Amino acid sequence: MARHSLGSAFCAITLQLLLLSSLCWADSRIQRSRGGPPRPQRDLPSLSKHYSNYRKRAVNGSACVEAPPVKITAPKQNVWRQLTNNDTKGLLPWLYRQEDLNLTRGYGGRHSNTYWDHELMLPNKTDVLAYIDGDGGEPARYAKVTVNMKSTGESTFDDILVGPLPVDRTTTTWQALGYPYTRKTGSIRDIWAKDSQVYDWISKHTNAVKNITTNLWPDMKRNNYYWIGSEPYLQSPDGKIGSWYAYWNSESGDFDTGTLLPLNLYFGVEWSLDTDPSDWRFLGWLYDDVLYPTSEAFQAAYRKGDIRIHPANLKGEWAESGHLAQLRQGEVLPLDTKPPPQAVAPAGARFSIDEEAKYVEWMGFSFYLGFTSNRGMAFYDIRRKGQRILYELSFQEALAHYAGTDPAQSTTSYLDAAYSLGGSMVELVPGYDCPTYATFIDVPDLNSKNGICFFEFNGDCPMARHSGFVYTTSTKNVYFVVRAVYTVGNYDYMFSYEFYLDGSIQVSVRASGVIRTQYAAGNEEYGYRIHDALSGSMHDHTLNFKADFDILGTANTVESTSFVPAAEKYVWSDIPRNTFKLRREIVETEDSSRLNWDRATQYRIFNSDEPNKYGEYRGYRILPTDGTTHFSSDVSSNLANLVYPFTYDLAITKQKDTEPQSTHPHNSYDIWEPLVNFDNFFDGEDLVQEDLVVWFNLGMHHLPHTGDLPNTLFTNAHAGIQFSPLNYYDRDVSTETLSQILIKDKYKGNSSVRNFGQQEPVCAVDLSREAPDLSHYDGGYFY
Ligand SMILES: *[C@@H]1O[C@H](CO)[C@@H](O)[C@H](O)[C@H]1NC(C)=O
Ligand SMILES: *[C@@H]1O[C@H](CO)[C@@H](O)[C@H](O)[C@H]1NC(C)=O
Ligand SMILES: *[C@@H]1O[C@H](CO)[C@@H](O)[C@H](O)[C@H]1NC(C)=O
Ligand SMILES: *[C@@H]1O[C@H](CO)[C@@H](O)[C@H](O)[C@H]1NC(C)=O
Ligand SMILES: *[C@@H]1O[C@H](CO)[C@@H](O)[C@H](O)[C@H]1NC(C)=O
Ligand SMILES: *[C@@H]1O[C@H](CO)[C@@H](O)[C@H](O)[C@H]1NC(C)=O
Ligand SMILES: [Cu+2]
Repeated sequence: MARHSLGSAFCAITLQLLLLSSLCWADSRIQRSRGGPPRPQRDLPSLSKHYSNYRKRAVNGSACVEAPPVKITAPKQNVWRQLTNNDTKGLLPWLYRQEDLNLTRGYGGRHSNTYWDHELMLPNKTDVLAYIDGDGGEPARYAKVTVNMKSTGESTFDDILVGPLPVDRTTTTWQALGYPYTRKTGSIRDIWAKDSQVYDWISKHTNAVKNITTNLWPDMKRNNYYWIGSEPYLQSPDGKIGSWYAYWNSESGDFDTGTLLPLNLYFGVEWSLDTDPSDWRFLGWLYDDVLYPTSEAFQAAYRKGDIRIHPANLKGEWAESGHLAQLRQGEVLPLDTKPPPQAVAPAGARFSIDEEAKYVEWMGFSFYLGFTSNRGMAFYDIRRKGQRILYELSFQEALAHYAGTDPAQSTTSYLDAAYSLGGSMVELVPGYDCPTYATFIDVPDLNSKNGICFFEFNGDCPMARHSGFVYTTSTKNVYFVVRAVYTVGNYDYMFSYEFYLDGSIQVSVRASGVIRTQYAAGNEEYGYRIHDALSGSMHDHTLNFKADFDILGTANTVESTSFVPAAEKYVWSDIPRNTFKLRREIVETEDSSRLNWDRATQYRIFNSDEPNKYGEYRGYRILPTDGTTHFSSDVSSNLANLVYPFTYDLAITKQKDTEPQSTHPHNSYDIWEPLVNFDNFFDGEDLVQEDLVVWFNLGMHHLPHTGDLPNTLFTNAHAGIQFSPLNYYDRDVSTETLSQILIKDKYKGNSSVRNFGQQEPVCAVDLSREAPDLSHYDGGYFY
């Protein structure tokens, strides 16, 4: 890199003749330092003069067009689309008519079976391929219906399969749904079944210390607290359920400070679904890291003055971001009243969409989108130039696993898809979440308005450049982004799926929002002190995804290629040479298919039946782009058998219609026997030239510091992965774009500038568009 650029500068100065340039190459090897002969004085225009010339030439006076995306019709039906009203017409009455289900309309009472919800049952891949690649008909539509079965006295949530849809008296049937679950049944206990009884029972204990909790925090508005418990509930293999509750200050009445004001008081309870309160156990009060086994013991210690009082975390500007005065603080930065640079799209959108089918085409790429209430947006049949790369690219589950000395923090492991990540899709803010010229679409399946944006972006550096002696080339890094933001409680996740001109695809995840915290006392091994009595709680974000690759067909293989140090003897050398070489290892079976990133190792997926013209197998490389991590441990007391999707960076399995998803939203109702235990996917199957799924995690170890107040920053909390062509094409395909330039004969004073026929952006930009009227923004429909 240094050799080349310095060399050419040297040549340009000393020997301007092309003929002699080969000499320069030799010279350049000597010219290693930044010294060398001085550059000649050139008569360059001043920057500002240059700029005004450019402006005069560029603008032709006509306003830029606001062209919307080109309307197209998807080549096939989107078979992953959520069920429509047509599909579900008559479904509920039909369900109520099924005598075996014995469903009661509405809530129905404590011992009646009730309907819970329904969504599309994803069609089997074999059926879909017959349709999208062949002459097969569109696969029949099925609903996965969840019912809450209570008539036997126990409460369970059961998934059943209903179809074909729309319901038809003669052909539609229902059956218990077990095949997509490792538990072999879609039935799981309703872990909430006793919740209302548990709350009544708990209030006896909290009331018993009310005269303490009323007086314990004199600076706080009296009795303005609430408590929240473990997530998921603690569960022992023998059926006991438990929860530790933390007291939080709620005096500000503002949801957003809810996770910032812990009070250092906790209590624990344990119950079970088949006993009553007389058998339940109160685990004690915890204050200042001292455990009082009963309310009486706590009372006694308090009366005796044996308790060291800890001040409450109090509301204040420091914790709030939702008010003008608090959001922006400090002196205005120099020149900051002027508007910052702005991206514009002079010719409007340059992609095509079938908005009804949610099918998109951009610069050779094409894909369908599908939506589910738990998992949000997913991509299907991603192709480039008609060749499928991925059958499915979908988010599975987001874990936020906390740790800390206090029992509430220690027993918190949020599973956000189970909370309905898709249902938390929020309206995007033009000019902030996406450029103003982006195309925003509604997602009626998720009841979301302007929840997804599509836009091209011209990156801040070219994707390729080269300085030859007499020419310079450069290619703009124009890429296409599909973006959504999900706000799940205190956290905002931004998901971006990006498509690049070189044929690569990136997935990136960012996290912002309000952190969850712990009382500072004694928590040094788990976090930094970030306010008077507050510790940021260390936690892992681990987001699990599914990438079902189909590289030139479904027969694929994964190989690791490592740079390894080697002492090698060569025929031309008497003594071994210390150097390095490649070590290649095929991932043969599911016994060795759970992998972690290693800086010296590259992973690729290829089809060994499809060599390129040089005999190398065409494939894609899989690489982290953004410091991504998996979960910090192999085991978790909170998660038991739910932990397995999160414990590796990559995990490769054979694709099966019986293993469509790595988790299930009801998994946490039984952490020992979840509906889907990802560990069971790994049963030794052969992975060579099979249909492969690469499950991957995007994650960050989050150790909050004062800079996380009031909000964690997307710029600090992000992770990404890239899939890029590897020996897939015979050369770099970004050379297909017109967004590049060749500057020739550049040292002659009037270089010839060659482009490739792309129109010049010579229209007048209406910058008023860049400040859209955001008073129409209402966050989406989901309130
Ligand atoms: C629903 O069915 C009606 C009647 O068959 C049809 O006209 C309409 O186009 C269908 N709507 C959709 C979204 O498929
Ligand atoms: C059907 O449900 C009702 C309550 O809604 C219950 O009384 C009845 O026993 C159930 N029937 C059967 C066969 O389980
Ligand atoms: C999908 O595949 C599973 C597993 O092979 C099978 O049990 C099920 O019947 C299939 N579904 C349809 C609609 O064919
Ligand atoms: C709180 O009230 C209970 C019951 O009225 C009483 O036994 C206890 O002594 C009181 N505790 C304090 C600290 O005043
Ligand atoms: C610019 O190019 C023209 C045509 O090639 C040539 O005649 C002229 O001398 C060049 N001007 C300078 C300043 O090098
Ligand atoms: C000005 O530029 C616009 C947008 O590129 C183009 O449509 C229009 O024809 C141009 N007008 C003139 C007079 O060149
Ligand atoms: Cu975090």
